[in-house]
Amino acid sequence: QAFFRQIQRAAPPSPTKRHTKISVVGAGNVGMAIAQTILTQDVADELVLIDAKPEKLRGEMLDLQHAAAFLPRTKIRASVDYALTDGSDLCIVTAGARQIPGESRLNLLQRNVTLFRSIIPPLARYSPEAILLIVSNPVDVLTYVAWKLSGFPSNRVIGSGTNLDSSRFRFLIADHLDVNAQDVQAFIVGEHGDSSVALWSSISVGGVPILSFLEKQQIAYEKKTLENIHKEVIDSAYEVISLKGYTSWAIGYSVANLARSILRDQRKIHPVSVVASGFYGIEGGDVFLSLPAQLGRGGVLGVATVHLTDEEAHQLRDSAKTILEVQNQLGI
Ligand code: 6V0
Repeated sequence: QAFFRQIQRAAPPSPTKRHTKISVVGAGNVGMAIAQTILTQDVADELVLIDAKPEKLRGEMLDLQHAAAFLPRTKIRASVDYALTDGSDLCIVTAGARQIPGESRLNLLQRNVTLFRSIIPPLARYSPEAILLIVSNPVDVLTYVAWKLSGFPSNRVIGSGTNLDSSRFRFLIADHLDVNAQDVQAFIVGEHGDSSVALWSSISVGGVPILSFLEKQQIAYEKKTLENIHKEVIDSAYEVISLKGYTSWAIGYSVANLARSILRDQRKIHPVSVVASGFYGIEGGDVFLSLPAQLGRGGVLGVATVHLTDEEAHQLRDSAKTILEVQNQLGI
């Protein structure tokens, strides 16, 4: 006898009810931090983990499943077979060779392009309507590689980009001013990592533009302090990697936050890697760089046209040029 019995005159479940499915490829430190944060956010009905190592994968799956009593209900499955990702709404790719201490993100590229050739085509085949969210480094170039290998329209291929750099920036500004980081509006755009660009004019705290505030207070050398904060942002990934071997918690929260904006159609603005060609004089080919983009159920809904100083626009074009030179050597 069944544990539950149908009540009288009940109708079958509506076939139009949306079932939200997220697949995470790469069950390493970053993939698992993303997976566990997504579970706490209640954004998915089903979470699929894919990795090349079956034992580790099964261990991670069981460990997460055992937390079911404390979490919103999400079906968690795992496999080395991409067939399990069938019909995903969002595919998050974190698989990759790990950045070793001191290694530049660009050095990782060639190793990861080879991996992507075995990851992106099956993802695209099993989930032709999905949004691809790329996290593996170097994220801007690999987002371009994923776009090319998937054949998806550009609004459905997004790199996590400088979303993480911007949250580090907001934390450091908040720490410096002793305020809540959620009250700090600040964007880092451009390349994720070494050549990122801080948008000084956009920084505000509780709606108060910070540079003009500091000028009025005649705090002359604060601009220098802010520049040091940006330098600290750039160094921070290297510092965490040299201390604990990898980064995980902040990227986990950052990507889960993007997943929520996309799947819950939040239409929030995030600095993420999108096709930047045509913006701020960027030309010469297709290139992905982070710009403040509005995200929703359709992926990238638009890019906010923020004011950049000549120097900032110049820095962006320089990053685009460097990335294009690298991309041209990939033969994709
Ligand atoms: P990790 O812990 O080594 O995990 C990588 C995982 O990928 C491992 O579990 C591997 O088994 C798996 N893997 C390797 N090849 C395949 C394959 N062909 N198919 C499926 N799975 C595979 O690395 P970690 O999780 O620390 O980092 C993953 C990636 O994220 C790296 O490229 C990092 O550089 C990148 N990060 C990107 C960040 C960003 O802001 N964009 C931030 C942090 C890390």
